[in-house]
Amino acid sequence: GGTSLSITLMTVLKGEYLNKAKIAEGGKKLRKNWTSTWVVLCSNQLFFYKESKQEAVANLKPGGKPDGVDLYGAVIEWTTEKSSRKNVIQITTSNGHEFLLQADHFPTISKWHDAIKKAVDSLSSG
Ligand code: I3P
Repeated sequence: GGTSLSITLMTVLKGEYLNKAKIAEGGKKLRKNWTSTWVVLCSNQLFFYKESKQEAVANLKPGGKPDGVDLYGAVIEWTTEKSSRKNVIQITTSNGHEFLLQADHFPTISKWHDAIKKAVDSLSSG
């Protein structure tokens, strides 16, 4: 339908190292473990890579199917309650996974917040 067509036409938005902590899976709380992760926003999905930027880019080749977070129906919000760190955003997916993303440099995380929110909004508006 029209939704999948517009998703298909969206491109990779950006890739950058951010601090990430998964705090819940399927609604079940997890022990927080912050790691530095290469993050790529690609149409309706957010990809997290442990490896270097070069390997992450190589893994994006056509036909490759890296694991991604489905942003359809996700909620993205700033949070000051889920961490003692500054500049933290929370992403809650429709299947109950919760992630925190953080960067010490406010403009960096702000850019990601806005880009992810834009992707989520475009998915829900069809
Ligand atoms: C956690 C660790 C995290 C911290 C978290 C601690 O301890 O210090 O960095 O989150 O706080 O529980 P541990 O390594 O023993 O698991 P923030 O850095 O985001 O504050 P929390 O339990 O209040 O989430």
